[in-house]
Order: sequence, then structure tokens, then C-alpha cells
Amino acid sequence: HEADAFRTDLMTITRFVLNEQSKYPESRGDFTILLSNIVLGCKFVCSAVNKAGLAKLIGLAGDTNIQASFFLFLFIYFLTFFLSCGEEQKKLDVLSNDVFIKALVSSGRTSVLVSEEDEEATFVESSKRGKYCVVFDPLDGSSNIDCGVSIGTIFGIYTMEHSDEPTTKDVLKPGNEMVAAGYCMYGSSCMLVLSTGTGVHGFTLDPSLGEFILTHPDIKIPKKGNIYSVNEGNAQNWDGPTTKYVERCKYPKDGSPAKSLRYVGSMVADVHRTLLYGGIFLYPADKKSPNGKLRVLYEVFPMAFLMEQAGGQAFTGKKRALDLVPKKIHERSPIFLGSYDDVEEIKALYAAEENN
Ligand code: P6P
Repeated sequence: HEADAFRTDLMTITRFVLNEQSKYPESRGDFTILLSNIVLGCKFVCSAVNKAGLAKLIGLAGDTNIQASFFLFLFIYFLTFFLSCGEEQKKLDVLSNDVFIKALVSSGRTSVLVSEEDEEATFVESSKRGKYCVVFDPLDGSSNIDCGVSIGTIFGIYTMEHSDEPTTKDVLKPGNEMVAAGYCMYGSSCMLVLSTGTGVHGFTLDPSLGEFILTHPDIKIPKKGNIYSVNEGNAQNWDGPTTKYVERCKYPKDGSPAKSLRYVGSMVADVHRTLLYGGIFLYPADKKSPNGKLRVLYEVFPMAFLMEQAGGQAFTGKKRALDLVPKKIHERSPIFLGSYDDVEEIKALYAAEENN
């Protein structure tokens, strides 16, 4: 009888992906190498985010009056070196972006990178190109760092089937052509949720091992939930179907209990709760932003991919989110995602409006 605290059949994310890879004997392990570089980026960002509060507190951001004991001074010294790497103190989202760009380029498995932080796509130099294109938000929700709210990295992966010069056409593809997607949430624990097209799996970072351990195999979202997640502050600008749907959540006509409202304002936190507890997350279009706020490539698509793989769905108000074909790399779209039955309800309201 194994003592639970010391299970030895540790399934790490690397072993998990290698097991997946072994199903494709012809694969040369490129995806495993790509993923291990994404995992490296997540570990670095997790460490930097966890130290950020302290770094600010003890004035690493260029302040001079560091009031610290000798040990804290040593900690500061090593932290300064670690975080600043000889350059000025970088904002965490810029630092995170640098880390992911460098890790992905040096993996030698990518050709096009699109980041929320960079206006233009990054085209990898020919000697380092590989067959994958990665779209990502290195630190989504970073405005929440100072108040300690969970934030995260979101990524999606396409393959590039040609060996010509890469262009943005290699990433301006529908989400239904993504081969993998995931997010890493930096919260009370650091959790990486990943799908390579065969279900959704959650891995929790064990800092003492520096390994992501499989803690949530084959996550399935409840078919229906009792939580809705939306920024009610935008209610005056919503269109009819969204207004009607939220009204139903609060004042159900069929005598069922009202839904609870949970809204963190950090997409990774709101989507992660929706995935585990069920319910619906909405970022609708409104009069001010007719395409909503969230970005198609590196927020909507990866989360829609995960939701479908977990048995849920994702809808834009007009169509299945993964069927969108973006024309620009930072394009936005309204999004309604979560439990299958909950999203069905709002789809019916939009369809009814369409028929009127
Ligand atoms: P609002 C964070 O800034 C973000 O991009 C997502 O992580 C989050 O879901 C959304 O914006 C929150 O937007 O308008 O409700 O503050």
C-alpha cells in the first residue's frame, strides 16, 4: 500500500507528452521539444510572478531606500540579478514576452510567433525554423498583478505545412486547425492546462521538483452549471440576446434557482473556474466594442479549443468560435463559452433574434 503523500508513479507533463508522441511512431519529437520550451517559459514566469510583489516592496524597481536585513539583502541581490539580467527592471508582461519569444525561437521548432505584446508577428530566421506556429498572450490579465489576482499565459499551436517563407497566412487560420492549446495559471498554485486534441489534462507545478505533475487527467466540464461570469458593468451597452440571457440567469422564469455571478476579470481565472465547476463565461459585443474585447488568436481560440475538448462549447454570437477565420493577428471577437447546455441557451436567443 503506497503512502499517498509519496506516490512514485509521477506522471510529469514531459512524460505525458512523450507517451502521446509514442502513438505516432513517425513523429520526430518536434512537438515534445516545442512543449518543453513552453513549459520552461511557464516555470520562469511562475517564479517571476511569485516574486513580483516582493520585488516591488523591497524597491527593486529602481528605488534606493532598501530597508532590509543582511539575509533579505542577499535575497535582493540574487533576485535583482535574476530579474534584471543586467537590464533595467522590466515590467512582468514585457519580461514574460521576452522569455517566451526566446524560448520558442531557440527551440528550433517554430516559424511564426504572434504575441499579444508585439504589434507585428515574429518570423524566425531560416536556420532556426520549425514546423509549428505559436500564438500566445504571455501574461494575460497582467493589470491584476498588484492586487494578487491570478493571471496566466494562454497559447495556441498551428502546424505549417510548407517550407516557403513564413507569412501571417500561416497563423490567420480558423481555430479548428489548431493542433494544441493551453494555458498556465499563476495563482495559489501554478497549473498548466493542456489539450493536444485528445481531451484536456491539468498539471500542477511541484516547485520542489520543478516538474508539472498530472493532477487533473481528462477534465470534463459539467454539462450545465449554475454560475455565469460577465462584467455586469457593461450591461447598458449589451445587445438584446445577451441582455435577455443575463436576465434569465438572475430571474429564472422556470422556477429554477438564480445562477451565481463569479467574475474575476482575468480570463484564465474565469475560464479555469468555468472548466472545473461548469457554467458560462461571456465577453459579449457591446455598443462601445462591436467585436467585444478578447482577442481571437490567443484568447478566444485556445479557450474555445479547450472547452470543446472538455465537452463544452464556444460561440461568438454568430457562429462556432473555432470556425472564425481571423483577418488580422490582433482581431477581437465576442465570446460565450462553457457548459454545453448553458451555451446552447444563448445560441437559441441569438438564433431567435436572427429569425426576427
Ligand atoms: P474587463 C484582462 O485585461 C482581459 O484581457 C482578460 O483577461 C479578462 O477576461 C478581460 O480583459 C476583462 O475585461 O473589461 O471586464 O475588465
